[in-house]
Amino acid sequence: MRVLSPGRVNLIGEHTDYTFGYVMPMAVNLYTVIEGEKAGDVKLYSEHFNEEKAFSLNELVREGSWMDYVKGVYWALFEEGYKPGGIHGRVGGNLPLGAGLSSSASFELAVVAFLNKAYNLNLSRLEMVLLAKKAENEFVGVPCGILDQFSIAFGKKGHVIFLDTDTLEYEYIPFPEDVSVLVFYTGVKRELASSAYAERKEVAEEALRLLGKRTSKEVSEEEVSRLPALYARYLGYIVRENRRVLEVRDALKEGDITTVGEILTRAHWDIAKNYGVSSDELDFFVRKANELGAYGARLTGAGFGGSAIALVDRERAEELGRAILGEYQRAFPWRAEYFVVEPSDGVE
Ligand code: GAF
Repeated sequence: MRVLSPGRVNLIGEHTDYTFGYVMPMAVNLYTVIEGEKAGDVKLYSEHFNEEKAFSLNELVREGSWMDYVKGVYWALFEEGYKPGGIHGRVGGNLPLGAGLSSSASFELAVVAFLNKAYNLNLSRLEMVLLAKKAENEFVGVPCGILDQFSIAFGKKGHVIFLDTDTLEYEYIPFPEDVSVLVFYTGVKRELASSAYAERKEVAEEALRLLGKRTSKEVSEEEVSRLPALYARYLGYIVRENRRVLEVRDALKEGDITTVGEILTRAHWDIAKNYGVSSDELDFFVRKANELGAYGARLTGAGFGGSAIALVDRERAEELGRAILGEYQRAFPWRAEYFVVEPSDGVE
């Protein structure tokens, strides 16, 4: 049995999910692959780490390794009353780890989808999303929102997903066929700054509490201006970002990729200046991509390193990727990489 679980790129709507705002991601054609069969316990070989690890199902103890993603999914399933058996197999694929393309959520969704198939658990896509998120939040211990898991489960070839993370209502919007998404991994692993993510989340949640609101969708700029400085700065960014997601949705529906690109670049400089999650490396990419004729560019995912994206004409994507990579490697010592990706189907 084989499961293919994509990575994700967020087109726009960054750091909006934990205040129940709007996001617009896509699943992309870089994958985590699990191949294996049913067994009494779990034994997996990781191609990335070149090692085999095992555990028995009555011993779900965190160990600080890649296996925690597998254990976390079992833990979440058991908590919810499911009783899957084990797996023997291997995990690999071409999705880079720690690059800000959601390799951890992709791995968790791969595990839950594998168990769903192997043990006929009858889980819906949304149930798989919520189980993978529970594993990440409560077992692995990362306080993320729903963006990554949702994109990976609900991706659709040729489309972006417009998602209201409050109601979980979503809509697929066609992505232009002649435009490519150039993903640029800065070579700076993004886990390094998980405490900065938690800090942003706490401040944003507290800002909402101070205003007595449940979701950032309901907050006006006037209300933001009454908050103490840091709260106003963070929540103000989120409120503008929610609006930009709606603007990008409208522009995409009209096929106006020039406007989409402009909004993306504007979003980048706003998050860099007011949310403080960009870096010199990400800013360098955004500047270069725009100089070389991209429609627009921005960091994608949590920031603090990781990856950025640019929207580019399909026939120029490779050329731009190579050119930017060359200049980047003269400016920074980290080993960067680029990928030309397209919106793809969710975990299967
Ligand atoms: C990370 C988190 F996992 C997401 O939930 C989201 O908050 C994102 O950062 C920022 O938009 O990928």
